[in-house]
Amino acid sequence: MSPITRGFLGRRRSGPEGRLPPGQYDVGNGFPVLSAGPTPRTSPDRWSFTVRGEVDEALTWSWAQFHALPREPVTVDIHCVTSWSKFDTRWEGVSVDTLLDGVDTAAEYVTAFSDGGYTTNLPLEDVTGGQAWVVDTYDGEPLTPEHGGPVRLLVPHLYFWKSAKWVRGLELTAEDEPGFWETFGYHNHGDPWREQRYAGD
Ligand SMILES: Nc1nc2c(c(=O)[nH]1)N[C@H]1C(S)=C(S)[C@@H](COP(=O)(O)O)O[C@H]1N2
Ligand SMILES: [Mo]
Repeated sequence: MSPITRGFLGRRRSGPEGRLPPGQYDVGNGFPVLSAGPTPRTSPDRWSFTVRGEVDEALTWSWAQFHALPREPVTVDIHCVTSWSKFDTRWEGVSVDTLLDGVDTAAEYVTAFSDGGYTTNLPLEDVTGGQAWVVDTYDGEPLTPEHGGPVRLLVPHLYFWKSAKWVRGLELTAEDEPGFWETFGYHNHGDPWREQRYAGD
């Protein structure tokens, strides 16, 4: 291939300078839905959020209690392992730092668990320090069920399968316990900038 052709394709496929991880394309205004099973529908009166596992006492927030927590707007790029990326997605929710505030734990990992049985595992250091949120708003509207509403995890610096839809809590664990896709051959960590798509990448 001539350098001219390569340069043209490169320009055409890359998004804003430096924001597209290797092997990804900009999906533009689209927002694909990727769900491994049916969309669960949990009404607010039956919804709660729990932090459990390696903690002295589990913490649970009701719908009302969760919505009384300090909230933050978040604008981030997201990257799906099926190779679409989406720039400047706008969310609002509660920082995981807020949910873990005052929690004393020796755990080094968390497993996010969801209605419907989905799980995904993350090092605690990937969901703390302003890197992860539990969000209920997308683009100024309540998060739709297809995209994980009423509430999903948002961990934008990792491939989007780590952002568990319909999330109901975080289990703090001493040992790393592979979640749903991680058990099926996806990479355990999933850093898009290092192209950690599948086990062994
Ligand atoms: N509970 C649950 N969360 C999930 C999934 C799922 O199947 N179930 N799919 C994951 C995958 S592979 C991706 S790419 C994103 C897709 O989110 P979206 O449907 O809002 O685009 O959700 C992630 N979170
Ligand atoms: Mo995905």
